[in-house]
Amino acid sequence: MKRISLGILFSAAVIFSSCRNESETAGERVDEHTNQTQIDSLAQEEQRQPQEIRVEIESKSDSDISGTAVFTEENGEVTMRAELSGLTEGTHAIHLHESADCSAEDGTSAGGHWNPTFEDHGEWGDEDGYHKGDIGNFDADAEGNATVTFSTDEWCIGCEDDTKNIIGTAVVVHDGVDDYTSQPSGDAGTRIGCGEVTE
Ligand SMILES: [Cu+2]
Ligand SMILES: [Zn+2]
Repeated sequence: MKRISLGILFSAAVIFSSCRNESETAGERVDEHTNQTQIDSLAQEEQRQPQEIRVEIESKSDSDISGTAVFTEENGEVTMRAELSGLTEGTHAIHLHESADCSAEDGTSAGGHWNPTFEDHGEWGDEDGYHKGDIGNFDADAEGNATVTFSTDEWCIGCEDDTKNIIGTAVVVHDGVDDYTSQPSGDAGTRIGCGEVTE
């Protein structure tokens, strides 16, 4: 009787310890996988830079505007260089809006200003807040041409940080001027150009 009990206990102990070993092994595999994933994402992070995307700006609201906006990322900073033509001479606003959708004839499909940090509209860098899409105003010359350059470390191209990743937004050019004050969009008027920022 006693011998049988010990035998059962021994078997139970063997079963228990073998289960335990299996789960430890499985646990190690998970850890190895996690480490490998971390290594892979670090490698991708390094490969990610420098990045460049080219955005075609199309005419909206029957404007004559055309052009491109090229975004490059290098050393943690994104630079936008937009070359535009077909504008009226003078000052115009340019922003990143929240949706890479320029399908509407008046550009309203691009939505409001890109504002992933839920701030008020304002001039870039204003201590009272500004949208991550608040690039600001630029001037077109007498021929209706303009080159706009803008650099910031508050954007990235395709990184994991949703408060920085510009992929999925749209470049919108306005007929009017951003007053940097009116909410929610600076009262910049008609949308005359739009380009989808996609990879
Ligand atoms: Cu805008
Ligand atoms: Zn804004």
